[in-house]
Amino acid sequence: MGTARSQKLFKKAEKLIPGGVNSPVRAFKAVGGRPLFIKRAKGSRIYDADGNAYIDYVGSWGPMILGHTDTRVTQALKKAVEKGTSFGAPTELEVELAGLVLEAFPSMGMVRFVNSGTEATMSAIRLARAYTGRDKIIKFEGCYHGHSDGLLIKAGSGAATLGLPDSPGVPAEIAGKTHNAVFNDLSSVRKILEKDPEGVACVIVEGAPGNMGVVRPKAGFMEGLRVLTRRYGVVFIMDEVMSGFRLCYGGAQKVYKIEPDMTCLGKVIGGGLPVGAFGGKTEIMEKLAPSGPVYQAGTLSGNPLAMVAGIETLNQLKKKGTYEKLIGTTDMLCDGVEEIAKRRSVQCRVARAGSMFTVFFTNRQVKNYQDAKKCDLEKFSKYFLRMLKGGVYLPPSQFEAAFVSLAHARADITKTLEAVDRSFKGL
Ligand code: KE4
Repeated sequence: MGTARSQKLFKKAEKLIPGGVNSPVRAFKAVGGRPLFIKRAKGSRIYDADGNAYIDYVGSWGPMILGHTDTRVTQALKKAVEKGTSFGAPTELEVELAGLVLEAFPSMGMVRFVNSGTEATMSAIRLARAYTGRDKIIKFEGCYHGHSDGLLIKAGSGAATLGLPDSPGVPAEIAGKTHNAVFNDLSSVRKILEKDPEGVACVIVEGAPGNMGVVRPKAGFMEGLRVLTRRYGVVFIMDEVMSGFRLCYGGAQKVYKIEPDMTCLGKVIGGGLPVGAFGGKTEIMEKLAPSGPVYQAGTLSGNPLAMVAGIETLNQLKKKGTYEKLIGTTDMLCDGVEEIAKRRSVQCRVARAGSMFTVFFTNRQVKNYQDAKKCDLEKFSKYFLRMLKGGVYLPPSQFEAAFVSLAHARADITKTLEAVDRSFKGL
C-alpha cells in the first residue's frame, strides 16, 4: 500500500508544527523521505495512516519494552482513568513506583519524578551544582541527555542527526560551563579535572550510550570514571534514561557494579506515558525543595497515569526469564545481521547492549563519537529506506539505538532478517 495519507498529513502538519513534527528525529530528515504517521500499534507492530504494518524497532525510543498495548498496562490505565487523570497532589501510586525504582536501583536513597528525561538530567545537574558549590559540568561528545541549554554541546541523538550538536540559542556563558570529554578515554576526563580541580560539579554519562548509536564502554572505563569523580569530589551522574531496564532489571550500573552518586531515568518507567526521574544519595537528594533549598517542580510530575503504566511495566519486567528472552531475541537478530553482512560482503559493525542495537556502516570498531561520525551515512539511509519498504521500522538515524521488546517473536526476527538480506543486496 502507498503512503498517501501520511504524506497528506505531513503536508498539513508542516504548516502547523515546525518541521511537521514534535521531535526533530521523527522527521526522517537524515534518511530522506517523509515521516509515516502512525495510527495504532499492537505488540511488535505499528500501523501507519495508510494501513501499512511494520515490525517496530523504535518502540517510542525505548519505553515500549513490553511491546505496544500490553494488556496488563492497558487494563490498569483504563481503570486509573476512571478515577481521574491528575490531581496536583500526592498519590499512593507515586509511593509505589518510587519503591519499585529504589529497589531496582540500590545506589539511590531517594527519587523525584518529573515529566521527561530532559527534566531529570537538568534537575540532577542543578542539584549537583548546589551540593558541590561548583558550576562546571563534564559530559561526553556524542552523548545526549535531553535538550536543556548546558547539555546541547556536542550532543548526540537528534542534535547529531541534524548536524546541530551545538544548538544556537545557548548563551556562551552557559556553554562555557560545559566541558566535553571523549567517551572511552579516561585521560580526556583526567586532563579537565587536573586543569580545574575545584571547578567541576558533576560528570554525566549515559549508562550504556545509545545516542551516537550503541557504543559499549571499554572494560574499566566506567570504574575509572568512578575513581576519578571520587578523587576530585565530583558528583557522578549516570544517565540511565535509555539504558535503565534495557540491559537487566535495574541499570547498566548493575552490570558494571558501579555506584553512581545520582541516576536519571525515563522512558521504560513510564510505560509509554510522559515520565522522568532523578535520584541518588539521600544526602544529595534532601537538598531538594521542599526538604532543602534547591528548587525543582512540575504540574504533572508523578502523574497517576504515568505512575500506573510504570508500575505495571516494572512488575512485568521483574518476572523470571524476562531478560533471558529479551536479550536472547536481540542476540538472534544481531547474530543474523552479522551472518548476512558477511555473506553479502557488506561492511558494517553490529553493536549491541542488552535489548538495544545499532548497525554501523563502517569497517572499524565504533568506540566514540568521532568513530560514529565516520560511518557511511548514505549507506545507512539506503538500508533504512529498504528496510522500511520491507516492513521494518528502524530509528531514522545512524546516531540512534534500535530497541527490541518482549513482544518481538521469533517470526518477527525471521521476517526482519529476510528484509535485511534483501536490503543488503548490492548495498
Ligand atoms: P526526553 O526529554 O526525550 O524524555 O529524554 C531525554 C534523554 C535523556 N537521556 C538520554 C540517555 C536519552 O536517550 C534521552 C532521549 N532519547 C531520545 C532518543 N535518542 C529521545 C527521542 C527524541 O528526541 O525524539
